[in-house]
Amino acid sequence: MAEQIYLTTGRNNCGGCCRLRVHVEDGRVTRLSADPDDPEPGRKPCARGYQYANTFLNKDRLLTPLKRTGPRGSGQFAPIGWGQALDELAAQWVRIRDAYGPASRYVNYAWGENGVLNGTQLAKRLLRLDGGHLDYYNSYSTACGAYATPYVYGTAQSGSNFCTLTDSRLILLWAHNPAETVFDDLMYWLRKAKKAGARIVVIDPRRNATCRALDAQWVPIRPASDGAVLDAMAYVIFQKGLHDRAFLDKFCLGWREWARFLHDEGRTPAWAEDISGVPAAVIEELAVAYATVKPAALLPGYGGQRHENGEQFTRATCALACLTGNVGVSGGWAGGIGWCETHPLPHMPAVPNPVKAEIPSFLWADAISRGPELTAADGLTGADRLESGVKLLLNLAGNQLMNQHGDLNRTAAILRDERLCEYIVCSDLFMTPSAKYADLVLPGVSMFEQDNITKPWVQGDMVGFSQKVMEPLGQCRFEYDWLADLAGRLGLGEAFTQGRTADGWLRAIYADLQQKEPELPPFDQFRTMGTYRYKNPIVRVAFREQVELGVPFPTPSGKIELFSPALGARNDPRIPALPVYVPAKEGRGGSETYPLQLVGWHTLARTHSVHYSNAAFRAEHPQRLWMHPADAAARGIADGDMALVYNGRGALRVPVLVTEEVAPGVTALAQGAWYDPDEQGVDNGANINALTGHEPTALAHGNPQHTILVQVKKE
Ligand SMILES: Nc1nc2c(c(=O)[nH]1)N[C@H]1C(S)=C(S)[C@@H](COP(=O)(O)OP(=O)(O)OC[C@H]3O[C@@H](n4cnc5c(=O)[nH]c(N)nc54)[C@H](O)[C@@H]3O)O[C@H]1N2
Ligand SMILES: Nc1nc2c(c(=O)[nH]1)N[C@H]1C(S)=C(S)[C@@H](COP(=O)(O)OP(=O)(O)OC[C@H]3O[C@@H](n4cnc5c(=O)[nH]c(N)nc54)[C@H](O)[C@@H]3O)O[C@H]1N2
Ligand SMILES: [Mo]
Repeated sequence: MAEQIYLTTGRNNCGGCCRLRVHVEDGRVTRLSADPDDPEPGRKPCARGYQYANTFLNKDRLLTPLKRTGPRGSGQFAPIGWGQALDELAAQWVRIRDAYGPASRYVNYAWGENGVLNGTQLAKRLLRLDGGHLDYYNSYSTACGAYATPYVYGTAQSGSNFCTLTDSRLILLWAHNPAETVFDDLMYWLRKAKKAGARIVVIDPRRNATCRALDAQWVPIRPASDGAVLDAMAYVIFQKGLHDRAFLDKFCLGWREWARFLHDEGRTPAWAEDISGVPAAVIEELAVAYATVKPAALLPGYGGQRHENGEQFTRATCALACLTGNVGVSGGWAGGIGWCETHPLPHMPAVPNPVKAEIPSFLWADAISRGPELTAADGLTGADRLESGVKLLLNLAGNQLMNQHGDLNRTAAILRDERLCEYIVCSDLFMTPSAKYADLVLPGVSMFEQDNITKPWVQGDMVGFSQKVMEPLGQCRFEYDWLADLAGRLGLGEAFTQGRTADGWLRAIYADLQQKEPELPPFDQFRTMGTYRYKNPIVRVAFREQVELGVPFPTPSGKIELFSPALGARNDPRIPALPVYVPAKEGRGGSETYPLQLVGWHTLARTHSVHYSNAAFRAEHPQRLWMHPADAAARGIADGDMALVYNGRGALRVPVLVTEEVAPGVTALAQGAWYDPDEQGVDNGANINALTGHEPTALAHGNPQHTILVQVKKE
């Protein structure tokens, strides 16, 4: 049979949504290629994109439902049919609902399927039709940033479109690495900005791939110490009278208190050098440049806020932008989390949840182990107490259970206790470390076996489609289809499906989007286009209306709250009223036993844990611990040596890359490798979450998974 070529987009959670051509012969995918007529120059597939077929259609795919036969976590399973699987799931679902109440049921944060139809949202829909479920707020991505930004601006929509960066003359990429993490088409615009003459500086503990790709200046910094450098930059700017006095007077609450604090506390470059390792002269030069080269964008990634003091980092990035009058200006950047809504995004209509209780997404394991003890102090909202811990846990297209969550050894102990969570269901393509902890494993379908509507990650003038090009492998099923069967067993079939198949829902969701965006082509045409780019791009500059037209900021005071009365009233030294540096407990110097900082990052080689199962690709991008030559020499470690990395929570084994591209005293390890502990509990997979903690941050109750201390020794 002749080759057929389909256009499609990826639908993992990498921020790419890349446009790919799928070559199919005899119903089999033979290869993937880039589209020569790509209307999305900023969304070309990266190395991961080209691996989708090798990864998702490989021999390790789960092909039948599996039922646990050994102790939980043992990895012992037996295949069962779908009928039996769904009968058992329905029986557990009803039993747990009736014994412990609807709020004992939880669907975990999981983003393996970043399309409008995904197991997580669909399972919540069914639970809500059946009395509800405990829900979560916040994310593992942006917990501190998204929670703290509104304390400053009244909204998390503090981002401008990336195309505005071509107006910038100076760009400080702060804990940002889009050459690996994508962030829609950000690299495309950074390259243009560079060409247009912008100076680009990368502030990161590692000389990251973006720094290399843009041939930018690297400022090595110790993890979780950014606030100190930002304080000192503000100190210098005030000291030299370079602050935008008119902007501060007109728009900002509490700037004088901030200036006074920095002065009285002596937050000088020398003080910050001691904490961060960034030389005072470098801080001073950066401060002067940022205050005088206009417009300038201090662009934070999410890496700086996935820390114990991530809320303060977030607030400081906003404060510096205000100090220099870079807010509301094209080519400036307001800081904070930087969300930027333009075109409406397609979505499945939501069903209200009869259960009002919500936990921070990072606290699901605690909701299992000590649910009824959780209070508002833990971030529980919508209820004073939970009547029960989580007893039914659904983890669909995610690897959160035993790979992406903090402190995996503790998490394993919680999950192994079958009296705590009584029934765990995973749907995945592979027997992941998480699936091993399920009672029922259901085989899902990949992006090649199911249609879905996809969308930009943070921003974009496009909507995409992930096209079915082949029949599902084995007995694999899309979550919608088995949830519809389950709904039938619960007497909720009609309510759940409203008479629609998955295809019917895609058409309905698209029709709804067409109401808002009449230029969209008919569905059947759109389905084959891979991506549709809107004809008239919307260019948004955050807070332009506030700055140019005097529209009040959506804060309690109507001003930008550099000083936050609401935070002041909490009286918590970890999250004071001013946006200033607060040391992390597990920051540098926090322990004599574990003197090295360890920072994670999101590697080009994976989307979280996705692609780890692709052995050939993994061999091209081996997992390595980055270590500075001075730290390696002090431990007798040479490049390529196997090392044991450990702290009080766990240990892992990984070869060392000795490199000057990481700050002294800091080690770095890409997150997302598959957890693979040996008999002694030492992780041979080198998953950083064998070492991370489970204690949430002060305000957002978020995941501080980049703040870790360790010791390293040669194996
Ligand atoms: N230490 C540390 N931990 C972290 C982070 C960190 O920076 N450091 N980052 C955090 C962040 S930002 C996030 S968003 C989370 C991510 O947490 P998750 O979303 O749980 O992580 P993924 O590895 O993307 O999990 C996706 C899973 O879905 C499966 N999958 C892929 N496609 C399909 C499909 O089509 N159908 C089905 N059924 N399954 C599919 C994959 O095999 C994989 O197991 O991790 C967090 N964890
Ligand atoms: N290839 C790939 N791309 C992805 C993902 C993926 O798994 N793989 N995941 C996607 C998802 S869900 C998310 S949420 C985003 C995550 O996006 P980010 O959170 O921005 O990504 P990270 O790699 O965690 O951090 C970005 C950079 O910050 C640095 N960094 C870490 N701590 C500090 C610090 O204390 N100070 C400073 N100055 N720098 C620091 C890291 O070394 C890294 O180079 O990426 C998305 N894109
Ligand atoms: Mo994320």
